[in-house]
Amino acid sequence: MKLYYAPYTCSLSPHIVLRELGLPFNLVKVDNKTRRTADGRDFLAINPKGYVAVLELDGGQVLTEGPAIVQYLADLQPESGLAPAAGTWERVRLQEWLNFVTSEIHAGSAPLFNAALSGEAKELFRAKLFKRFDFLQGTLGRQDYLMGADFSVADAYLFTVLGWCRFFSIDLGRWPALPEYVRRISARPAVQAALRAEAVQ
Ligand SMILES: N[C@@H](CCC(=O)N[C@@H](CS)C(=O)NCC(=O)O)C(=O)O
Repeated sequence: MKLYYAPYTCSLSPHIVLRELGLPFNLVKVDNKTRRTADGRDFLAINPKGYVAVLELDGGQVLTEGPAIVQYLADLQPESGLAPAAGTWERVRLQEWLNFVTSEIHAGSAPLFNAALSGEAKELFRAKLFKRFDFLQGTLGRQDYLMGADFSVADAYLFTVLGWCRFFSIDLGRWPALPEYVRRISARPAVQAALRAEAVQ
């Protein structure tokens, strides 16, 4: 398998999951500005949507959209417990979290990267994001992970997007459960390995 990624973007989430599962894979770095891969290919020919993450299977099939990719990976090794079995109530709960992270936190924070937006507009996006953090504080104030006691693919994703707060000067200490959660997940060997690999590639 190949994971097309750009350092510290949302592709870190499937990258963490690949390492948590111990699956063999190659990383292919993508330059999101030039839309070229590090090995000189046109990234738009691989994903016409023009963004990471992309998982390419050994048979050549290409899968995009982070929440779909991490579920596909977790299902390759159901015994890992990174996703409950498909068709169960718990799996729907996981999908509820993945959807919350993708639409409310990931998409909700993306405008803060946009240099063309005014400070005033960004304030509106920040205020909405902070409401979502209030909600997360409630959940993560009473349990270690989104699904309860155990780490799941939804945590790999939330950890990834919470990491962007440092680029927006958002102090997560305002929601005390969140820095604790980030620390807990950063201590995982697979997370450390993914961060190291993205820093050196
Ligand atoms: N809906 C996609 C969004 C992916 C996405 O936003 N990727 C960003 C990095 S976090 C990207 O590659 N952006 C480059 C661009 O849009 O030009 C997903 O959830 O996987």
